Amino acid sequence: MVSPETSAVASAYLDPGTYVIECYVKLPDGTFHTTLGMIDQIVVTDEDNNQAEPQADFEVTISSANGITLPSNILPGQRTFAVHFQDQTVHDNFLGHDVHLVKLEDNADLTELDAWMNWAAPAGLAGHGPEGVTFIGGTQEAPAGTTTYFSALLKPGTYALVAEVPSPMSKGMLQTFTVPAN
Ligand SMILES: [Cu+2]
Repeated sequence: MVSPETSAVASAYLDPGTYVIECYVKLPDGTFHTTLGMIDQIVVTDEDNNQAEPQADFEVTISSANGITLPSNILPGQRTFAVHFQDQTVHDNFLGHDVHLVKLEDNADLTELDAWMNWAAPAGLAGHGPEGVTFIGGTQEAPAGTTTYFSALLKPGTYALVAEVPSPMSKGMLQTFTVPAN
């Protein structure tokens, strides 16, 4: 997920096949973006694209048992995160866990963020997200045992990694961290 006027880069290995790409954020009135055309089909061929696996600066893991774990020293700059999916499951919102990166301003309320991450709640995933929270990258859910990557420009400040599941805080899937000046 990316906030307005923000762009993001994520990488995943796709086996040849047919995929659906979709956005399931909602308008403030509850209308799913998919009904506005944010859904399309992608066909992945078996032709080699000669892309190397990304080199990660930081290793993140996510699992049902331990939530999101991340290194203690995340430094500023243009950085790539590897996300290792130790397991995968279906949460109460019918989705698996994923990892999103958010920048937190002083007025960010983690309780609001915690509630917003559940699309199944009427106000969940509706609008632009809580005040003071900017979504700047991340990766959608992936199968157990796989790794995906995302990159973001980290400036000094406060951030969180958060999964799009009901009550991520209670599952260890809302982890804040501080990026120092250098
Ligand atoms: Cu959308």
